[in-house]
Amino acid sequence: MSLTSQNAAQARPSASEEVDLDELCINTIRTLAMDAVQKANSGHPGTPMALAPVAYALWQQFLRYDPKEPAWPNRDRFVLSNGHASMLLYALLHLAGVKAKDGPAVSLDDIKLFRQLDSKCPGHPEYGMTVGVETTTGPLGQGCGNSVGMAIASRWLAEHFNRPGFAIFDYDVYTLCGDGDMMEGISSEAASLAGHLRLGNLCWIYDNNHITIEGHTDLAFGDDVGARFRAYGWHVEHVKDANDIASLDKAFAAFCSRTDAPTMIIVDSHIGFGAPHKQDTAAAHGEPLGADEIRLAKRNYGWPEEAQFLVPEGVRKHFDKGIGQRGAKHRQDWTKLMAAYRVEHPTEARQLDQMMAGEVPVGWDADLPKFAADPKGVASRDSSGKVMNAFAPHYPAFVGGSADLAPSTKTRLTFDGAGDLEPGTLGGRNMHFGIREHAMGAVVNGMVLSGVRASGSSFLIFSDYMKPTIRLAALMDLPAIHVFTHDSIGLGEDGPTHQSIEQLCGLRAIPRLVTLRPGDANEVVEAWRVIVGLKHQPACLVLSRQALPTLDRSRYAPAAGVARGAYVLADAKPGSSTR
Ligand SMILES: Cc1ncc(C[n+]2csc(CCOP(=O)(O)OP(=O)(O)O)c2C)c(N)n1
Ligand SMILES: [Mg+2]
Repeated sequence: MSLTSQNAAQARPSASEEVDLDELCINTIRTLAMDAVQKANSGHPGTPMALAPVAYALWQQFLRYDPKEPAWPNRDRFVLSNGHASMLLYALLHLAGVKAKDGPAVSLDDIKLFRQLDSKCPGHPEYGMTVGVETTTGPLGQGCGNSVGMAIASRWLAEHFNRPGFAIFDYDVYTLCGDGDMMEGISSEAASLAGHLRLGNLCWIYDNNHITIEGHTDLAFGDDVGARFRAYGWHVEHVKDANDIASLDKAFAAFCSRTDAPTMIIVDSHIGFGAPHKQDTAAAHGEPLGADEIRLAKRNYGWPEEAQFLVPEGVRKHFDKGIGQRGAKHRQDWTKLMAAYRVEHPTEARQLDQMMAGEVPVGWDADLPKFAADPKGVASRDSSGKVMNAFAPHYPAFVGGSADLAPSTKTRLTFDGAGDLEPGTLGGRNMHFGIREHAMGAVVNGMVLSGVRASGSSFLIFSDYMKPTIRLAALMDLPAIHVFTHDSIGLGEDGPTHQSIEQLCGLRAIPRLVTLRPGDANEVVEAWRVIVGLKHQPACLVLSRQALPTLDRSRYAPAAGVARGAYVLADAKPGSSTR
């Protein structure tokens, strides 16, 4: 389909027209994406081309983000759930001048190395690889789930650290997502939870372009997304043209004015906007446009047709005048506020520093139990519950949680003041994920990305529902925690549907994931000691429903051997070999 005449008119500035800096910036994003995909000879040009004005309006006018301090704790978060549109994010990071320790987060040379081995611009955004990437995205729906965790964390941190006159935490979370994200079940689970928790600090922007890889969405998707989200308790805005900056501004302003519900902004867009033969087609989704089509698209934008990786004079400066200066002011005001907070609330400030550094308070393990030898013993889920309730009071950043199975997984924190994380009391220490395991994994990841040491729990068999989120935690080096109980035939009479067989092997096969299955109550203590101490790895603690004998440690090796992964409990007597 060719460019509509109306769009074409918008895209071509007349000679007499004053240079429109907004449009120049937007077209710079578009052309960088087109050129990078073409040079790499693979990638996804169409969505960055379509969403450039949306991302530009958000970053330039609304996002409270200081490119010079991209890790500032109260920054608004921007999540690209449709991670295939990664060039959109890399172009923004470059043009906004986001800084890493040793130079720009993304230089023009980095963009030229898009999709190459060890590039700062990998095919899909990778947390830890590129400064400014808030979470790893690519498996569709995950970013949506993470963003709910980030928004919960914003409210949780506010409840714990804000004091009268000190709004230390009030950040918002923006997520760009597409048809794929809307079709994946995880985003429905996450949206339902966000609506229930009335997360007024969460905004999803849905790229309603009617195109996925196989063609028009009519092939497989007929949802009324707006109606769906209204039913989840969200506020819904509709922008009918992705190029209409004024309408986008209005929609973002409507989000900013609401505190009682998350906002979904549906944006109608044209994938491959401006490419005469590829706009509105699946061909614009995931392959280079080709040199001829790029030339024609550039012509439509009023762009020098032969120029590549062009950042025209004034573009970086314009970003600096917008997000740069606005973001710096927000961050400087916050830094001043934080300095006064340190004087008025030194204990809380110290605790906050510790949390943000991912450190565990000294003395967290002061009350860990010791279990006496007992042939009858105790189920490891029960000893684990005791251990959690022994350390959690000394570890304020730790949040327990379950997908509606806390009475079975024994993960409920019962000490005074632990409280529930519920609508209206988002600072509670017991998170109720509901029966939404997939979202639970993604929400835990989002919370951990925000400094909260969140954990989830379910039966081991249902770890299958969460596998993508666990492996993403491992890819991101996140110390997320999951407690999985009912690990064996001792689970009872539920039958084969609840019987885990290959789940343990599956978890153990995930690189960097720590999977511990303690054999008695004192090993449970030691397993928790290992897990709490992890800073860059996720962990699964696998536990029994049935009692396990508590071993006599005066006869056997100390349970502290768990920290080595395996240890000799008791050596065979010399000469006792059966061989
Ligand atoms: C869980 C998952 N399944 C499949 C894919 C492969 N995939 C990548 S993009 C895409 C189509 C996405 O369509 P849409 O979200 O509408 O993106 P658009 O083409 O509009 O940018 C698919 C199926 C994936 N990345 N993640
Ligand atoms: Mg689409």
